[in-house]
Amino acid sequence: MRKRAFILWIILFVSISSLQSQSRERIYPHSLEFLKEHYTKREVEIRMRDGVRLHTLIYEPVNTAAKHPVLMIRTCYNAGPSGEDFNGELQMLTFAPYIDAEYILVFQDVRGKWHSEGDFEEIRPFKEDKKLYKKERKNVGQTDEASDAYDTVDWLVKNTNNNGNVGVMGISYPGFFATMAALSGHPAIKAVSPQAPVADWFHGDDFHHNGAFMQGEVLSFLPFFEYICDNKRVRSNIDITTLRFPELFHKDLYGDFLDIATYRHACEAYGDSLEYLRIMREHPNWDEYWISHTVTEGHLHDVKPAVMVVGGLFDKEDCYGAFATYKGIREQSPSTELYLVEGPWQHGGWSVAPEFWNAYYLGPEGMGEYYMYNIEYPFFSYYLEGKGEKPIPGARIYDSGTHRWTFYKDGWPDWENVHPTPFYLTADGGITVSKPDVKDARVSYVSDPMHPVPYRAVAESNISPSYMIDDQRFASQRPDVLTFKTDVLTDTLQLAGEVKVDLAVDISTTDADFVVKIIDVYPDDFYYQSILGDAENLPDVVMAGYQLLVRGEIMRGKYRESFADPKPFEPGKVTRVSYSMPDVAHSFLPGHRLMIQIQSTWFPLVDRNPQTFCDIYTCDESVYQKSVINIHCEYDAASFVSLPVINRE
Ligand code: PG9
Repeated sequence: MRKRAFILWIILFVSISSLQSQSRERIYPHSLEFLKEHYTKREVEIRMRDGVRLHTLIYEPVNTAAKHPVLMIRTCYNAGPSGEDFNGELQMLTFAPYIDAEYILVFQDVRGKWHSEGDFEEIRPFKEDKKLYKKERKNVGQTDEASDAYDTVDWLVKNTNNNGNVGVMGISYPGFFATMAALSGHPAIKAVSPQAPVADWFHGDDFHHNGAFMQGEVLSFLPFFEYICDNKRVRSNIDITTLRFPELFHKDLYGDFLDIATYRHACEAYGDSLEYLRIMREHPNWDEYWISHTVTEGHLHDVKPAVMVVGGLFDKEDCYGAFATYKGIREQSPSTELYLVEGPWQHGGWSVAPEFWNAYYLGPEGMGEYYMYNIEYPFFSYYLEGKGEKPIPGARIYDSGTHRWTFYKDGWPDWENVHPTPFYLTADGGITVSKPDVKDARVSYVSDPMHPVPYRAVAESNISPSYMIDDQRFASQRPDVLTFKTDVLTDTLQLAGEVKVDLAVDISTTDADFVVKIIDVYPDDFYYQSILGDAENLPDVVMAGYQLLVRGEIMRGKYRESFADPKPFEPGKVTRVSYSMPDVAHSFLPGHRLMIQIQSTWFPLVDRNPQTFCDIYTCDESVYQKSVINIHCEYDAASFVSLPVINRE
């Protein structure tokens, strides 16, 4: 039963998880009756240049007197229902402005998924061979997601009642397909919005963060992703709701993954039915496979359409990908009209974002309506309808501490005003901006992979998006978590940009992971009424002393010198471990404190490091061992976090 619930959860999770405590009318402004009165639906199999046909649903306004813009989403998660049924998401706030403006809306199963023909390849590599784009040389060379987008748009422009302007958008994996559409070179594509786009599954998106395997998400999701979405199974009419996943999950995720124990055991349990488990086992380090399957590795050049990258500051899946895609285009395609939007959102949650997410306050400027009608729709309406003022290229970034937007006209990060500032850790649990002038000072903990630090304080059956904003007091109390904090701040500490960790460590074994968390400690007397008055629907939570996770990130220690060439630690030898975390935009207000936590397990979000230098993808549990971790806080071996401080005087 759990498996069936799990599948439904995955397929419907955005609408269900975002609907909690929100009125239905707010989230579903258009009724199905309205849609069917104003739109017709077509199902077509569009032939690509190599003959493969892609299943495409086309929703067109009944008003044929005008020519309409096209907005397309290419997806691996099902283009939508066959027959007369309409996509349920068309009723949502997510599409409301486009329905009201009579856009042609197109949803397509990508190659190899659901009802499209062909074979699927994960993050199909972009082929630089320009022969792909010379239509007169049909069936030349191979195809990729860019050429499939080109061929689809070419057909749409010739076979729908359009105004010649096509937009493409997508969230998460569809965000990657949107990025590929931006590289297609088709002249009708005028505006593209990759949202939480997958960019790099080894350094920061979905599967790995800094080389550490994000098992909780992947081992739960991959069976659905490979089994359910695959066209061979779907086209053979397998009843996807009865598809059985191996009986790996019986308890809460923490207990289940302790039982699964190792990657090797997971592979044995899943068998070789999951291709990507084999791929990760065969490519444990950063190699040619990952390079060729990473969007930002040199392909983001000559981007002709306007691009608006959208990301969530609290996105548990592709927070990295949004920043990386934006920075890659900014660097590799400087002439592109490029926009970045980063808001206080979970993965893909922006268009329906509520006023409060658990204890976290987004406020009116963080909500779905604000985003849709002040940010996303104005972008597409300018480029596809020629309506409104031209948006100003740059970065519109929400500060998750002040709950207000800031516009960076020169892009992100705002190098003119950002000052990377080291915040040093002191052995007495403090944080200072001056290097500790002491010798032989360190703080220690014992990291035990048999009793790993939980990533949340609750028992649950899926990796929750809420861990990104959870109260960290549960971790502060553990002996295997180090906690450092500033005095109560008297001035605002505004951070906006890249965070870099630089630790001096020595460990008693030959490998270990390092998790660093940046935390905003609320005042002991904080309560929402103090800033919001008696607003309606205040969350019934105690925010006093709340330790809000602003950013957390892991580094697999053996990659400290090179992701391609892992190195063991020499037990007892002071070693530097430096790495980047996804960018932040957060002001620590007066009365708050900055807190930094360090630990070596983050379970079951991340797989456990055996803490012995080995191939984690093939080892067995006998090699797991405790490790004594020393974090040095002395003049000659200082540990610090470089924070992007904005000085605006
Ligand atoms: N980026 C998400 C994901 C893809 C593949 C595996 C796990 C997560 C997503 O597209 O939802």
